[in-house]
Amino acid sequence: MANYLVPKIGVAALLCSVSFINTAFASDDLDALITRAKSAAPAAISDNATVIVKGKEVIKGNNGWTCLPDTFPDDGMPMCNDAVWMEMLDAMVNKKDFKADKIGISYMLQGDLGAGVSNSDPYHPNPKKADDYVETGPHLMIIVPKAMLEGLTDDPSTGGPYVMWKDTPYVHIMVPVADKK
Ligand SMILES: [Cu+2]
Repeated sequence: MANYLVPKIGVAALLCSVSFINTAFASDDLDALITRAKSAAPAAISDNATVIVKGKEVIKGNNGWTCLPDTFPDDGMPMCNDAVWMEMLDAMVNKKDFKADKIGISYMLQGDLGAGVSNSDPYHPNPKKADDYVETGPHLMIIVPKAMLEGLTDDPSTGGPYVMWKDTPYVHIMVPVADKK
């Protein structure tokens, strides 16, 4: 998944619609960040997605998906999220409760690019030192109501789908879709 250790800015900030381009970006940088954000999902999704870069909505989409160049500031891990995922991230960053009453899907087709997480603790201060540190290549992330997680392993080493952050409100299923690059 992503490097959640220091959630410096809330995804709440990411969620609010600010429909202008931040002039702090050189346009080349912004183009690169938009390209990176969109690389998280197939074009059929990312072509019409909203893109948020550093808290600013730089492209207003129309298909309900939101792509970000970084899962958290400057971690370089792009993702494209549906509305349920955006809501969950907002809860996670702000340490609020979250309860899924429907499915949520996030695409991370670039994988976590070597910036993994603790598989149990989204707030681990030093994930690379965690006993359950995990890196994942290209994957989908799926939120489901908790009862539906029953029977799924939380062991990433099986190579198949596994449960991340099991004992937190931010639990989700990681679904590897390609080998790690
Ligand atoms: Cu992920």
